[in-house]
This record gives sequence, C-alpha cells and structure tokens, in this order.
Amino acid sequence: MDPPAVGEAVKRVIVALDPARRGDVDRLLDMARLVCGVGAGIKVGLPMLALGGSEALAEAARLCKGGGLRVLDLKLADIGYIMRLAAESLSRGFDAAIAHAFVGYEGGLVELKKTLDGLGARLVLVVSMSHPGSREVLDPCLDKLLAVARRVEPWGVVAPATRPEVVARVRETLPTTVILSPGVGAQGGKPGDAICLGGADYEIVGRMVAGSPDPVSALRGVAEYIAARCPEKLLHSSTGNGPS
Ligand code: FNU
Repeated sequence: MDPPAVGEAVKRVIVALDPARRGDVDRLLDMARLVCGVGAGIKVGLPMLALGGSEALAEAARLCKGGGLRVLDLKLADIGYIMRLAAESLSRGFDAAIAHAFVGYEGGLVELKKTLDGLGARLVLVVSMSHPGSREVLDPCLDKLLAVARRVEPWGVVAPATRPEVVARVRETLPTTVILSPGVGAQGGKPGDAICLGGADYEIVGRMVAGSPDPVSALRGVAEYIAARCPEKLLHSSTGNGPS
C-alpha cells in the first residue's frame, strides 16, 4: 500500500503519450492502458494524430475509459467554426480538449466551448507555455490571456511547470480553475514544482515516464518525489480542485 500522500500524488500526474515514430504508436497505446489505471490519466496530441491517425486517438481514449482523464491536446487555435469541426471529428471519447486562449471569446472559444459541452468534454485553455519562447509573446500578455479565461470559464488552464511563479500567478487569478502543468522532467521542471510551489492540480509528464523502460515505476517515482515535497498540500488541497 502506498502512503496516502503518494496515493494522492499519483492521481495528480497525467502522462503525455507522444510517439516519435510510427513504430512507437502501438507501444504507447499499450502504455495508455497501463498508466491509466495508476495515474491521473493520459494526454495525446498531434504526434499521435500524425503517426497513428484519428483511429489511434480514438483507441487511446477507449483504452483509458474509466481509468482517468483523457485529454486531447491539439492546441486548437482557429476560428470557432473550424475548431468546432475539429472537435466534432476528433474529441469524441475524450474528457477534455486543449485550445489556445489567445484565440479570444467572440467567434472563437465561445463556439468551441459550446461544441465541447455538447460532446460531454471540457475545455482547457493555454495561458502560458513551458518552453523559453513563451516569454516572447505569451507571457507579456498573461493578464489578457487570463481575462479571456475568466470570460470563457473553461474547466482548466495550462500553465508551465518550468516556471512555477507563473503557475502561482495563474492560481491567484483563477482560484477555482483546474491548472494542468506540463514541462516536468525532459523540459527541466522538477516533479512537484507546479503542484507544491505553484498550486497546480495536475502535472503533465511525457518523456520522463513514457520514455522509461518501466513507465509504471517511473510514474510512481514521480509521485513519490512530489509526495515527499508537499504531503500536507496533497492531503489537504486548498483549492478543492483535485481529481474529480
Ligand atoms: P514532455 N505541452 C508542453 N508545454 O510541453 N501542452 C506546454 O506549454 C503545453 C503543452 C505538452 O516534455 C507537450 O505537447 F501547453 O515529454 C507534450 O505533450 O514531458 C507534453 O506537454 C510534455 O512532454
């Protein structure tokens, strides 16, 4: 039996499954089933769509059914009509879909949100990114992007585990919105930075887990590390946003 804080931490880690080549697709789909029973869920996106087709996306969602959050990360950024078409054809079976906040409300995100509502999926908006280039355009506009998020009222937002101070700002502005934080491991963020320092609800981990020969152990290792850093925070979530 895991200590309670580890059990809680593992349910805060979403595994990103991004194939680098066609031959990885089946291995990552098998992994979807494995990690879904253990962690918070999975995230798939353009690499899975490009190399495995829409069937692979649907299969990832199917394999994870009942086992956790299934997040579709196409980072949609288009007019509402096109985002609606993309969501209608690709987001079935997913619990949440990611779009860019910079698209704005009118004629854009309001339409996507309505579409996702109809499909039973939740909207997640990117308000800041984990790579250094996020400082060039996105981060100077953070207040505006947060204003869009306040207007759209998405279920969740993406904020970078690589810059927990940005996560903390997002948490301050959106106290009850779920925060998903990528950038842990391969991009330099330490497990727990986003949850323990920034107040995120979930950390998204890709290569550090999916690239391991034993992904379930790697996932548990990430959870143990997070749990050791802020057990109280995990056991007494102040936002009440934890996994539902
Ligand atoms: P890993 N991702 C990200 N940064 O890395 N959705 C963002 O700002 C963002 C994301 C995704 O580096 C990225 O697409 F908005 O191997 C990838 O699937 O841990 C995952 O998070 C990070 O993968």
